[in-house]
Amino acid sequence: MSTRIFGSGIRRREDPRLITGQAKFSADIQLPETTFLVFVRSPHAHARILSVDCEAARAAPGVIRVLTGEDVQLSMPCAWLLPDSDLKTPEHPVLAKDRVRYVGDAVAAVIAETEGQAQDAAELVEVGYELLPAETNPESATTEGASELFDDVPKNVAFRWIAGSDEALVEQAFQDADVVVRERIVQQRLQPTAIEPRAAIAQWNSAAQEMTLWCTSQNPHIHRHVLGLVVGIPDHKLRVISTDVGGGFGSKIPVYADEALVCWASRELARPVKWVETRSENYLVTIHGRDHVEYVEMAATADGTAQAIRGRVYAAMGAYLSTAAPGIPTILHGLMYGGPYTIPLARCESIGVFTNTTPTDAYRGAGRPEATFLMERLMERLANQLGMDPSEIRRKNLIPPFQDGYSSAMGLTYDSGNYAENLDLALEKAAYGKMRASQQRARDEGKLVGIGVTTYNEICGLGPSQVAGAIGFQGGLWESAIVRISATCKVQVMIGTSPHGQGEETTFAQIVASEIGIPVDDIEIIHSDTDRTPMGWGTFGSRTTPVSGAALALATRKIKEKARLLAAHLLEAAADDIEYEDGKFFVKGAPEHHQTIQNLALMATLAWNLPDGMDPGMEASQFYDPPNFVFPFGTHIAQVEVDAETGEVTLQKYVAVDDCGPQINPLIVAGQVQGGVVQGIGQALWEGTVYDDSGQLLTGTLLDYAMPRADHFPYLELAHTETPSPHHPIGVKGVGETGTIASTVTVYNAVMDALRSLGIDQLEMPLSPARVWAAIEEARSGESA
Ligand code: MCN
Repeated sequence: MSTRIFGSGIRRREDPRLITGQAKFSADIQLPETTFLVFVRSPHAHARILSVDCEAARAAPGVIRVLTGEDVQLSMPCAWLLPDSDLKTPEHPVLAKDRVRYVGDAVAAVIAETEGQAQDAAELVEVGYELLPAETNPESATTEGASELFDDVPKNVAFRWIAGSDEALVEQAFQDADVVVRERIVQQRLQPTAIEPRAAIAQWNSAAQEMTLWCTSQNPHIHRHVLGLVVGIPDHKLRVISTDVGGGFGSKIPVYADEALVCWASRELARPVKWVETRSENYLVTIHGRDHVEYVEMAATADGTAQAIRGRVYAAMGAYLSTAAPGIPTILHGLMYGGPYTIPLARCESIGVFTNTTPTDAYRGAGRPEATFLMERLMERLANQLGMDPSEIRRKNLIPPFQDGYSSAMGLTYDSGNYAENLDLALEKAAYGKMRASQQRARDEGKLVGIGVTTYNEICGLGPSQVAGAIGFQGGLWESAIVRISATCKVQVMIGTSPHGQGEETTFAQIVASEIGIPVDDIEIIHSDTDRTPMGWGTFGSRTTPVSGAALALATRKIKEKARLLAAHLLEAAADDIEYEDGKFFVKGAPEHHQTIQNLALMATLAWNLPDGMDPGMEASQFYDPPNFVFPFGTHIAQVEVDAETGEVTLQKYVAVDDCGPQINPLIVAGQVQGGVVQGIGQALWEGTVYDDSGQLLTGTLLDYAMPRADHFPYLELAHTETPSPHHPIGVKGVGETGTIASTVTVYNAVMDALRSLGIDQLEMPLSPARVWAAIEEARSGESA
């Protein structure tokens, strides 16, 4: 059993409650005496607040309190204080005081006996505004004459971060290059669309001076830490619980102003206060992702060997710095310049820019999809310019296999990789030669068929805490796990991470089961409650399995060692003579003399007959701070056909071959890759936030924001290679974001391949039918002119 359960595609144990309506989400929490909070939000992207008249609202039925920026003097911190970047951290008040800076900025909050009463009263709050010009584009917001969001942030520049090789050396490489390819890339803004909008419900216990907050968090311990500081509640008096969370995709990492206000108001009123986001509110105020304008270029020799890459990124921060925002277009983006290729020189300049838009932060992939996108665009251009096959240009530049460390030009040490083997498998799975031949036949028939090939690697499993400190992250990045086994050998596992759709209630039980032979059904994984679980930093950056999973494996091994010593004692054998298999500890060569883990758990708990010096009980705790990040990788191949008459792109084939080390549960890994691929293709083909010039969000509902749908996709063909991480106790790397990182550019390049014969080699995303059709029309009119 122990060997089989690791790597077995058992079904997710969390699903029955999720798909039968038995899950409990934050909005489901019902407490006696609850009050309801509704925000009055700015309808303008940039304006001075002249007056806030709350009289009518205060007099409305059921209203308990109306709060403005004058009443609540709280502000939200940014938790990624990027060093050496001249980072500006202007105040982010929980309720705007003198100015609003994006549509949705909260100006007042109404608390009433019912949600309906709070909504009605919120409409009675009269706010006087003096409109100011709005900036929505991160590049133009830095130009002379742009409207400035903060008096002390000239030209809206929040930070300027530069990393990588020496500037002069990079410049020289460009001077010496046979070929230089370049592109201006717009990484359009995206709206994370978790199926469950956010919610917060706070309950203050005045007798105990304690607060309980139920909220939709990917990292309740970070919420406790930050909200405790913001609202002024000691850590040990604040309990944060994230019951079931209906997806996050990064958007439930940040600690939001609304959550702080709900806590503050509950203490103020000494009653529970509840706020539940609507979908429209979610699109306005829950963080957005991406939003870069990038200028990137690559220098190469005539035979296609890349020599240097450099880029300048204008990254929108939105109106305020969200919790982790400065780290996304810098550490998680710039440090991946070079990707899986042996490029000796790389340099990134990233400029964070305030704009009159919703704050941005981590959205699935967070910085790495953008890095892979630009690497693969430049590789594609190089291949086209030199007349090489896209797969060959990549093969030529891939880092040769390495088992224990490769130093990248950006200063990272990739843990392990076998990129060429992975590329070969993907080409084989896709029958690449046949694909190209049938593409040629289709083209001969006048069809616009294109193929995209991406090789990528990425940084996840964040990460060593020492590095966190060095890069300005205001927290640690270690994890801890407690494994507690009862007298009847039932296991409670407490972890500090907070899965919200990824399936660790299943895979983490598989880790324990495979280490110590206890059936999965006897193991419960407890998470997302700061009073029941040990401190941890949370689920993001595909770190739950690489970091928290490592803590768990090591905690289980501690128990196994104790069980072995106890078995030796009970069997009257030397500890060195005890062997283990499938939940049984036995004397070498005499398997009939054994103790089961079940009996050992009982004997440890009873403590009637323990070896000298052994503590009673079967419980272990383990802290784990990883020595390095992990670096998964893979190859994705897509084939598309573009309908020249409608501009519609049809995805005909998609092959993803990823390597996340040994897979604990291939079914769950496949689900993660499929979800990620679909999400990434959403960016390539359909999704994109649209603001008008005055900063109004035009994609504020699910009717306007085009999400991918199941019938857009062919069967996704998945395969994998397996290159263990040398520093992880069970060798695993993360997989939660790989699909998103690779798929956007794979499909984008396929569409460009289809359109190349028309002279089209670049379009902004999303590659919507209207945009593609217009480009084809323009190209054709140019041809006929
Ligand atoms: N796994 C495995 N074998 C491996 C690696 C992972 O079986 N070698 C399993 C894990 O044990 C886990 C799953 O795959 O069940 C994903 O694990 P991991 O890569 O550790 O990623 P995290 O759990 O840390 O998830 C975070 C990642 C991120 S950053 C985003 S964003 C994201 C994602 O996961 N958001 C998601 N996947 C999501 N899936 C759902 N359903 N909902 C989200 O909000």
